[in-house]
Amino acid sequence: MTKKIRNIAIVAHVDHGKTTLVDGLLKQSNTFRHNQAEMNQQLIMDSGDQESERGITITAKLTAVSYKDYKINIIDTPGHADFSSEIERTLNMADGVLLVVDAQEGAMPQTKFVLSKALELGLKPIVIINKIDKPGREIDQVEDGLSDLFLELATDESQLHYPILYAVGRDGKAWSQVPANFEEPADLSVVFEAILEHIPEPKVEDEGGFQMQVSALDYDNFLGKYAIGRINRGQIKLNQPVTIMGQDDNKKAKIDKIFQFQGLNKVESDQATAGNIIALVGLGEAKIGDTICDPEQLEKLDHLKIQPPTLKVYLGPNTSPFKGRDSKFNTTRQIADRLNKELETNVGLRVEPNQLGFTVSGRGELHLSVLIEAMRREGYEFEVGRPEVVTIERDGQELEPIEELFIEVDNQFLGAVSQALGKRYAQMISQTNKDSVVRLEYEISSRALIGLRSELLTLTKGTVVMNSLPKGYQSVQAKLTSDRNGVLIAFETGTTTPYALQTAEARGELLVGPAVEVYQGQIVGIYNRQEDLEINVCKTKHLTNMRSKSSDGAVQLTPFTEFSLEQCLDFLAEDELLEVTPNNLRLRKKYLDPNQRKRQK
Ligand SMILES: Nc1nc2c(ncn2[C@@H]2O[C@H](COP(=O)(O)OP(=O)(O)OP(=O)(O)O)[C@@H](O)[C@H]2O)c(=O)[nH]1
Ligand SMILES: [Mg+2]
Repeated sequence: MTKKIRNIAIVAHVDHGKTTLVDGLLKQSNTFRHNQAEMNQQLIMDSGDQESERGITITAKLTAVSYKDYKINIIDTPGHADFSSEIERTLNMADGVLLVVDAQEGAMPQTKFVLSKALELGLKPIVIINKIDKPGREIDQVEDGLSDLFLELATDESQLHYPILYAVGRDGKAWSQVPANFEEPADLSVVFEAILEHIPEPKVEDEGGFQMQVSALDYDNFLGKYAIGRINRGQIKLNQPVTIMGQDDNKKAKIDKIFQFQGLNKVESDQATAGNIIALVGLGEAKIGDTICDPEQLEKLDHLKIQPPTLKVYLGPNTSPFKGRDSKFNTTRQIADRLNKELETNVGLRVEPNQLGFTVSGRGELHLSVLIEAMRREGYEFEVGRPEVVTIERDGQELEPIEELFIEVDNQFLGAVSQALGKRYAQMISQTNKDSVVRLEYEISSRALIGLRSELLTLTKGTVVMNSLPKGYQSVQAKLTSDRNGVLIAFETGTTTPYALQTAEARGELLVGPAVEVYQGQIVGIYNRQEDLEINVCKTKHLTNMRSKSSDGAVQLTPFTEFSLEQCLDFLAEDELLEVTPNNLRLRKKYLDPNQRKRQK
């Protein structure tokens, strides 16, 4: 039986245009009515609020389009290395990948990572050289680079023959040859045609007991949990009994509803056959990676291979005196439930309870800060500590993760950037110059990467492009010397006054403004010197009988510095915490009482 189904994943380095291309495929496949709102919308698939705000894809998402009489299931994946586990969990639904490569940047670190994953699974690639409208495009060079990469990564000869298309994804145009003029009219037909021609139909078994690996979970208030995957063998019908084969045990269940994908929606159906990507309701116990089987033919599929986390933070119930002021959820129990829920779908994350709260580990700063931000927006309140690397033990030796680091920066900032990396003991691997842009490649410990992004962004006035990729482990290296200044610490609980802040300002950089409530032990500024300083920021001016005219006028304060969540995390020292609430981020000393702080030293 031939199948008019194609299952593809769109993979690429961050920002190379995956989601934009999926938009185009959705719009040009008559999935939406012409007057439908989505027709005018951009990055339709980046539906999460942090996704649209940050302009990046965070979770992999599934959509399906019809082309001719084929159904094409499309998985849009994130390009950022912190979210790589999204690729590891979803690629097994696909039979091929569209590898999107920026016509100027060419193959980048994450291009290599995603291509290696795809080729390992034996998926058929179609290369799309995208953004060929960019004035800095280097199509020939990019093709050469890709061919080297395929030679390095291919697991068999056939993988070296791949079709190449050229696109301006943003305009919904693609060609099979480099067009003389990319302004000429075109559409994405060549992409659809290449998918039908080069991506094989799903390699599945029609006969035999039902078998499907769960690659994704979805939830809604009406039906609860949906277990999503590609049927690997057999068929499924409503009410059919199945067995959920988990990592440790098996559980019995019954299928209550079956859905297929159409555009951005799920459409109910009463049965489905091998090769289709479906969502099943009735499997409340199913987890990602589990195999759903016909109880008569129990055969478990290999569990997903997920790379271990590299970065961890302490996350626990808020212990500040302002606890409970603006949150809905703040107990250890509520935080535990939320983290457990996260673990169901965020497969690259680990959570371990400890004495005070939890150790949460992930793939990088962004992976963790996206979770922290999401919880805060949902009304949670908690505190977090300084991010630290996850070390492992091998042959009795403690090893720490290292990463490949790629930096692109304008020549004028080269000195500053090199110096910052030198301080962090990064080893330079290569440096190439093109016009005024320098591309640098380093090897650096993950530990030394913490806070680097913020630092380089400041040093380069926000222009640096920086990517990193886990490379392995090395024995733990010398401690980095911190060159962070000391902090200004609130001396008492109260409301800040312009008068007191004016005095504080002379000592350093303020992190709070006037008329805000602060507590004793809260960090209110960055001191000009290396040690910490307690300071009164709530003091009001003594009223005297003799009012002097000049000192009565409004105090002129320099605008205070407001740290983003990521900047706060980068800033934290070992003996400090960040209090996170829906409306506030407050840096503080772990020990709020100065006497206790002294005793800890
Ligand atoms: N010049 C040009 N820009 C494009 C083209 N396609 C997409 N872009 C832009 O590239 C940026 C990134 O596009 P996305 O589609 O979000 O990239 P992505 O690969 O999905 O990014 P992540 O999911 O975060 O990895 C956006 O600003 C797009 O407008 C194109 O063909 N030409
Ligand atoms: Mg995207």
